[in-house]
Amino acid sequence: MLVNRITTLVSSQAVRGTTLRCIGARAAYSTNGQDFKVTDTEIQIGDKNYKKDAWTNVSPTTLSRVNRKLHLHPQHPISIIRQLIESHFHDFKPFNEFSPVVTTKQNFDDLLIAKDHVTRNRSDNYYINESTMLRAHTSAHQLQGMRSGANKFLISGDVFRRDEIDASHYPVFHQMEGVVFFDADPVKTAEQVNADIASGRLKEAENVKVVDDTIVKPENPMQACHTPETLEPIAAHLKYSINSMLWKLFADEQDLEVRWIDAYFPFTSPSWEVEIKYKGEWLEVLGCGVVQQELMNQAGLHDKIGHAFGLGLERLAMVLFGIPDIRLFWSQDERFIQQFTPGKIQKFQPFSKYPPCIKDMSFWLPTKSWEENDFCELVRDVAGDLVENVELIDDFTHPKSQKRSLCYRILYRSMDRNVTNEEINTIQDRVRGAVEKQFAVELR
Ligand code: FA5
Ligand code: MG
Repeated sequence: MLVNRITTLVSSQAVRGTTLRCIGARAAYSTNGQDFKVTDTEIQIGDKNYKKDAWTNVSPTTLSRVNRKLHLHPQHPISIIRQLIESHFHDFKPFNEFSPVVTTKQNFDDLLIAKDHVTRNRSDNYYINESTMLRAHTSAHQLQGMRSGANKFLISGDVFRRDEIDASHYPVFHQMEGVVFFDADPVKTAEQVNADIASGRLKEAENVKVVDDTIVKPENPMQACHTPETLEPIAAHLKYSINSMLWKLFADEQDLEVRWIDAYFPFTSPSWEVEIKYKGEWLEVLGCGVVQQELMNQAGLHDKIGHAFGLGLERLAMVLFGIPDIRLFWSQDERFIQQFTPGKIQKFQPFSKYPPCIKDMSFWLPTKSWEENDFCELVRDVAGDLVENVELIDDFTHPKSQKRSLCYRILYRSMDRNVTNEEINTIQDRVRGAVEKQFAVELR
């Protein structure tokens, strides 16, 4: 999470005016989300009430997606892939019902994420209030899992981030966390690891080529409390676990390229990410690493050593089912869901799209600073499921006045009908009004 977000922040500042950012919002899947109510002072989710405060930034659009539980709908590709992975890791205890409403302690502090770390920014997260949020990753439940008594477990669920949005990013997506720990005695760990590997779960598939030239080095270090003898078997188990899962999942795929790269997470060291080549580009599908001993100690597991991974289920499902756009997972169009059968991997057959309606809007900013995620969120709130893309097409600073002007292109499209220009004009007017009011911009 952290590495990506920092890169995103840096790159959007570095190339302002040339980056294309997209947002998309589509109707959710037909099961209803959990009931919620928003008043001036409180947010009610299910039977719980939360006091609003200066941190509150969760919108009704996002709340309406809480607990849709696509990962539990048997015919949905997210659920199909979850079950395939769970059956691969058959001796792991699955947790699928942890609430997505978590404390900031669970999401950040428990995972050793510093108080002032950028990953806590309001513009990246959905806060219910200062101490409560929609989880930004399933790692928020690592401690809970560790304290459950299971030494191998999986946690699946929906996670929420104010993120850039394009074909592979969406503000609500699904992750599966895996955690394993063994006795920290190197001989015993090696024995357990070898037994797991010998159990036959590891079957290399020739069609899936895995390149891993990562080595443990000062930039991605071993923890001071570990030794090469304790680290080696746990890292090997982690890599075997992930590779064997990929070999199994993608056994019928024609030639797939996979690579391991170094990464950074405050809660693991060393850390890695895995990418799959998809449509000619490297697509990041998971983050993982050796769990920080301090975290294991918090769970009372002083004499254990563990590894953890966080899989992006949409990303894996996109490759496995050939789904070209992450927004399709939320489609209510029967032509999407009817293509899938519980327990089966079937390639998605694209269906025709309705024509788009494109509108541009330009405005002068009151100051130089600008949070694009907040703008995208507002557009999504006003225009809802009709917005497919938001793209910054011009960023201009007047040479004399030094005033900054932005131009955004919004692409509207319905998944299930033709939209009229009049209808979209009305929506665009509402978007303009809301943007003017919320950000004090001067419309052009
Ligand atoms: C994390 O969320 C870490 N919690 C993963 C982890 C777990 C590391 C355990 C170490 C130990 P990251 O932000 O990279 O890491 O997200 C993990 C995966 O979620 C990504 O590799 C990607 O597959 C998926 N993902 C991230 N952001 C999005 C998004 N906006 N839309 C869809 N998938 C996403
Ligand atoms: Mg990442």
